[in-house]
Amino acid sequence: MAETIFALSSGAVPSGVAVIRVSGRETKMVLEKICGRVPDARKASVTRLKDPATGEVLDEALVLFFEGPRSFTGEDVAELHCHGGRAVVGKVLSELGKFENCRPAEAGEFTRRAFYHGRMDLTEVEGLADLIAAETESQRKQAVRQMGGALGELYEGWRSRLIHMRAMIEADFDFADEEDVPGSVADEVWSEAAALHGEIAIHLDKSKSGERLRSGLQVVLMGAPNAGKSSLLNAIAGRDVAIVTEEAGTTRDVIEVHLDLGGYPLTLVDTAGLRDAGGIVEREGIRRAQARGQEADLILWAMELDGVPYDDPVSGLPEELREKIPLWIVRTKSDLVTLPEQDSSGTIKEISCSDRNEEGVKMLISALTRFAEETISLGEAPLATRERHRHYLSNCLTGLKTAVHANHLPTELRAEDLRRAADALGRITGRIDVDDLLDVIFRDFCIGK
Ligand SMILES: Nc1nc2c(ncn2[C@@H]2O[C@H](COP(=O)(O)OP(=O)(O)O)[C@@H](O)[C@H]2O)c(=O)[nH]1
Ligand SMILES: [Mg+2]
Repeated sequence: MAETIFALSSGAVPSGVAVIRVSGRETKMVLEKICGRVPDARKASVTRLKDPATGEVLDEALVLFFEGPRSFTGEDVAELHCHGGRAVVGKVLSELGKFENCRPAEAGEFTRRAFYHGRMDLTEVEGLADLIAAETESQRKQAVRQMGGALGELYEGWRSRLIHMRAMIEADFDFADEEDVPGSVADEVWSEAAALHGEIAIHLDKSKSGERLRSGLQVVLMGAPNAGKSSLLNAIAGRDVAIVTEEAGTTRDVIEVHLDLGGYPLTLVDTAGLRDAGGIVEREGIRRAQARGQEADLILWAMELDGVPYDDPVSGLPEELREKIPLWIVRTKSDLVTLPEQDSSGTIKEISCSDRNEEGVKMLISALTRFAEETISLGEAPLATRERHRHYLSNCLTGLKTAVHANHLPTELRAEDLRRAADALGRITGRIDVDDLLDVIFRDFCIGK
């Protein structure tokens, strides 16, 4: 980290204001040269930025200086709030690049330095990335909570309990021969370990919900050709996204719309109608439809109200999707017939609607909103939000379980399993050798962050 880095940290120019961030050892020198002085730390000052070689004024800017380690990265940091013109920003960046040991930052490099200097743990880093990517209220709430350290604290709390348990076991082991040590503490430790196993298992159980909230629920429209799927997608999205014609087999590609339903993110996916016939392109469309169905959190099975016989309403739905994925039957084209409402067949929810009838579409939207609320609502406790978290949580559980159940094994081996369990948690927060993980985590970041 010998080099000082700089980048435009605010959005695309032109904009009213553009924030250029500088971090590293040369920050003070850069400020002296370009602003004439180092402003008081943490105080905003309006300053003329000048070309150090010619004295030419580049811009009038609001400058902030944060002395390390009390800064975002933990190093000396400056923020130059310039006018957001393309030429202004281009000129200031090119002047910064002329200083020795200064270079443009790579994507995520400021945050990476913050992590290296212990300003953030890895879950906080991920929370920050999620916050920047958040599109809906519930995603924002979850990200803010994680960025604030709630998830990291939970894991570090569990980890220190494990470390403590191991210390107790080892002390017990070391002094086993000495007479003045009271009876074995081991039994107590193992029952504590079993209790912790239960807590972590419950947390892991809920982790799917955190991940779905982060990435959005996947709801896939499926059904026979011409059932009215694309019309329904358009009606729900409120715009013409998919082509609608009376020709069977119009939709071949998978078409997605991202919806914000009462603050919950939901991706609605339109697919090719399922049938045996069709040319190469349509068959590929059908293959993709089925693949998306496999990953769905909910399938909306579209069928004409007046259509298919009722004994098997979802005839055409591949066997492997039945019962595995929650499914609602959406009876379409309700404007064409007025059949009495059919009884819903118990577990399957049934909704009638038509793209020509606002009421039906509204009903479907509110049912989807409730579904989203129930599936991914934020509780009090922080949730795991990534596959990475789930992976190490289950490693941790394996270690704990082995330790608790292996009462036929020597204590040293059981203590070793406790260590493995603690290390797995340490890898989530980044306390334990994570060099191999960093590239993956920081890959999602943009430049200037
Ligand atoms: N009357 C009526 N026609 C509809 C309705 N929904 C779709 N259609 C018609 O049914 C045909 C097929 O619709 P489309 O949305 O392309 O079906 P998809 O193949 O399932 O995507 C088109 O001619 C639409 O105009 C509806 O609610 N009422
Ligand atoms: Mg279609």
